[in-house]
Amino acid sequence: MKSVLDLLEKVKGVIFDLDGVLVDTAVFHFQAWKRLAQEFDFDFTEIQNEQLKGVSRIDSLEMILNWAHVVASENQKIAWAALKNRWYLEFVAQMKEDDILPGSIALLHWLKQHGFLVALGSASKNAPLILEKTGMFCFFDALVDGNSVTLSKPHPEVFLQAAGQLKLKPSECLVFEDAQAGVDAAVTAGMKVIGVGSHLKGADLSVCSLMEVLN
Ligand code: B16
Ligand code: MG
Repeated sequence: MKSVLDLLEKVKGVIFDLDGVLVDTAVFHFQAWKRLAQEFDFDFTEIQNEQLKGVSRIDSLEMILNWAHVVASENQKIAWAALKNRWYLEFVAQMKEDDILPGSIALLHWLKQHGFLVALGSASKNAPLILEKTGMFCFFDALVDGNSVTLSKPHPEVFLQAAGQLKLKPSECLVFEDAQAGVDAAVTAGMKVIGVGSHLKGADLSVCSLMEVLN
């Protein structure tokens, strides 16, 4: 059976998604969205939160408003997205190295020691702050996040930009992703992809966590 190391042998660069791959911030997003949904009497569920993984902040809000059958002006949407982010950042402010998902640091060290280029490919506008707070910033040769992309996953823009910054062809990159939209984006970009956390359609391989990669 194909292993992660077999896939790594064929590439020069590795692109990591952030939320759900390197850190578990999904629970913070959930709590902040749930609090916002209460503003318009909507009971936002964990199952709905699953569908927001890898989806940009504003697209996530659109989906929640749709589920809640709420019609809002553009100004109201901007204000709600900012409010949700303020509450989300209260959780992020408490983050430290302990909040890194198991196996992340060992894998990042191993990749750098073995000469791989490493990039971030995340939908989050808060990615630089989270990398700083958790001490992971130093591992990255390139950073592409919600501040530089205009099209949400499953569009491949985020991963194509990351490959471009690393000066690699898409076929020379391997992506680690926890969301179906992200796996679809990597496949469309022409990259190899490893699904993290659950079995994702289209992934070359799936692992339960990054701990499995070097074991
Ligand atoms: P922010 P990823 C994504 O991160 C999250 O999975 C998604 O739930 C969130 O809405 C999105 O970032 C935007 O985050 O509000 O911080 O800009 O999985 O692409 O690393
Ligand atoms: Mg993710």
